[in-house]
Amino acid sequence: MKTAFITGATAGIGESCAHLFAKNGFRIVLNGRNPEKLKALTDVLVEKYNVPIIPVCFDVRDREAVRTAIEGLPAEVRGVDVLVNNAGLVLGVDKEHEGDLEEWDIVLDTNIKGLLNVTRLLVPYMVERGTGHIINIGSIAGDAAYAGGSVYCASKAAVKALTDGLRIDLVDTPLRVTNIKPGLVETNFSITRFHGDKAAADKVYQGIRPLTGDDVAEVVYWTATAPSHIQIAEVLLLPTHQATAGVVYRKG
Ligand code: 8X3
Repeated sequence: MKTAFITGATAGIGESCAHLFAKNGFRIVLNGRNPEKLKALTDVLVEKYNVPIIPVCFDVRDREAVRTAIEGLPAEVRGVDVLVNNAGLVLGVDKEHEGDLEEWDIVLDTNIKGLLNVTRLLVPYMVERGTGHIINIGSIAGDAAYAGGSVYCASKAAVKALTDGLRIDLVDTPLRVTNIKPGLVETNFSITRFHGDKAAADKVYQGIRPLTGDDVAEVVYWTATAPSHIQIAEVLLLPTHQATAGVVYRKG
């Protein structure tokens, strides 16, 4: 049985990935920060797909918690087949010279150092086993900065560099490394960005049919299940009426 380790799996793209991989018979190492949400999703996945689900509750920013969780996995599970580094967020739409440094610490520590914590501590087991696929959830925001997104865009540019760097470092192994870069995806992403203001979040997706978490999960799964000689290095995934982060055609 194959294993997928998914971070930030209790909502949005991560949750969709958990459903899709479980539906296709993967055992899931399911990570989230909130124990209640993690338990609830674990129960749903076990009930729905009848596959083993291993919940691991930690914040990817907490390096020791990441280490304890990974070292606590059964040895046969630890060299996972697929790692989806999905945990990430954005807070605020402030200008770089005006925003909240504490919020930016959370964004940078989660999106960059959190991803690095999981990669650094888990990937050696994949290398040892001689198989595996690391899929990082980047963003179109990593391709170019946009207004109100300076720090988030920087974090996703870092995800691109970390993905490319890892692909270089693993070139002499059978492991594959992918960066999935979605554009507008309607999840709780914008609600978090606007600190719970649903009306402000809704405006982001007004007049356009955005992607869903399930749409992104389909692409993640496609890259993970491509024949083993094919490495899909990057996918830029946009709604039909989005051309760049800033060029969006909205009806009405
Ligand atoms: C999400 C895409 O354009 O809202 O990463 O930053 S965007």
